[in-house]
This record gives sequence, structure tokens and C-alpha cells, in this order.
Amino acid sequence: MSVLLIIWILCTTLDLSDSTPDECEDEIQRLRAELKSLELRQTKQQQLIQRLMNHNQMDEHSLKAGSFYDMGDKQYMDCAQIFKNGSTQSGFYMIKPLLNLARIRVYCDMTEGGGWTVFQRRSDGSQSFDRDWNDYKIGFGDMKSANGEFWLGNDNLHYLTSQDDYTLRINLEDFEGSHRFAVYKTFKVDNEQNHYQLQFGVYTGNAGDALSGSYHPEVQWWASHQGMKFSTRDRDNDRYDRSCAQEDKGGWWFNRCHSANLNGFYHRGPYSAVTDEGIVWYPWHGWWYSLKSVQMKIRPASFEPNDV
Ligand SMILES: [Ca+2]
Repeated sequence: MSVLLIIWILCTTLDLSDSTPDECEDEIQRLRAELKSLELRQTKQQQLIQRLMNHNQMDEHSLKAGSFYDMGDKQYMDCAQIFKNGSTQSGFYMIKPLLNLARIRVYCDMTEGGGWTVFQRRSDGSQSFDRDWNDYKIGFGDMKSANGEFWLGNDNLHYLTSQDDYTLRINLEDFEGSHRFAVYKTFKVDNEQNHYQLQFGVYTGNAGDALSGSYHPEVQWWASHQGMKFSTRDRDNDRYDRSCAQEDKGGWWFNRCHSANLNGFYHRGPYSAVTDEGIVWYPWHGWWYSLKSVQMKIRPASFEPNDV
């Protein structure tokens, strides 16, 4: 603007022998146009820089989230201990629950207050969850990618939940981008001899209490997962005269059969099938909507979160 001002001053106040007022006006117009074009280019460049910065941050974030953090020889019994030790990046770590003979690789979610040991994740349908008893026993899936799908394993889940009083948190997302959660106190998974029987305490959250079926007392006798044994397609421990795991395509603590089926088949949103085999959380989206992503994770009840 200062250049325009100078020209305007020159044109209006000084006697420029070789410039007519029209030429001055033309020059001002030309410079104005040039200035506008420069401003436009600058805006575009700023937008480009911002986009590149965002892209880098996303890359950095997803890279970090998929990172493995080597904590040396020091042993941690869960992700809460790692968090308390000062490691606050989400990613893969080695832990050794007290009953485990060896260390195991786990995904630690250090968001939502931090210290969460994640034992199940669904994100894109890239892994099959329709698997046998042994796969569910030892765990399976992608334990390397930032957003990989996996099951940590029922033995590990038993070891973890035997060593302390754990709170379970389930995060759910649908294909419309909405998020819900369910928290259960005193989450426990029994040992293999007892078919990894499920126990959990009081529910809080906004997804609805699918695990206990308390959303509708009349359905509890067949829809509650409280006290249910784990079933897979090759081990039927459910309370149904056929096999829930076979019909609903995943291992789970089936009753006859379920109001939550988070290891179900990865349909995308509303689906139709012979049975309610999708990734179902009944109180939120009913039996005929399969969720986009799920995360199941635990943290000691005694953990004091930083910022929940
Ligand atoms: Ca059965």
C-alpha cells in the first residue's frame, strides 16, 4: 500500500513533467492489480504451508502411535505402570503381568487419562476374528501398525485382570463419525479351565449397558454377558442350543446369543445377514448395524488419571 500512496502523492502534489494524471491513475490501477495478485499468491502459499504442516503432524502422529518403545530390562505389569514411569506416548511396549512367564507386546493407549492396556481393536476389517479357541487363547492380529486390529489373547487377559482390580473401557465409533463409550468397573476374565468366564461391575457411559443387558430387564436372561464363558467356532460354551460363535462369526462371551458382539464380522454400517453377526452394540445401533471401530482397554481402578 505504501507504494500506491507514494505514487498517489507524486501524482497529486508534484508537478511531474513527463506524467499526465491519466498515466498516474493507470499506474496506480496496475499496481493495485499487481498487489492483489501478490496477496492472492501469498494466501495460497500460506494455505499450502498449513496443509503441509498438518500432513506432517498427522504422519508424525500415526508414526508415533505405531511405534515400539523399548523400555530396557525394567519390568512393567501393565501400561498404567509405564505411564506412571513417565512414558506418555501411545504405542507398543513390552509388559510382564505378574502371572505371565514371559514379557508380552501390548498396545498402550496413553490418551483419555493414559495408562490403558488395549486388548482388542477393530478399525478396518483387515483381520478375521472368526477364529478357533487357540487363536483367541494366545492372541492374534496386527500388533505392529498404529491402527492394527488384534486380540491380545485370553490367557493374557486372565493374567492381567488377576493381578489387580481393573476398569474396562470400550470406545465405539460408527460410520457417521459418532463416538460412544462404556466403562465397567471390576472387569475380570477367569482362566482357561473356567472357559475364560467374564465378570464385570457397575456400568457408566453413553453407549448403553450392552454387557449386562440392563437396558431392558426382560432380555437379560438371554442377552446378558455377565458370567458367560468364552466360546469360539470350535468350542461351544454358550447357552444356546446351536453355536453362537459359529453363527455370529467370532469368539465372545456369548449367552444366547448376545447384545454385544464386538468380535463379529466387519460389515460396514447397516447390514443384512442370516444372523446378527456384525460388530454389534445393541443399545446404541441395534443388531443390524456393524460399527466402524472398537477399542477395548483396561486400567487399574486405583489409577489416577491426569485429564479425563
Ligand atoms: Ca450352544
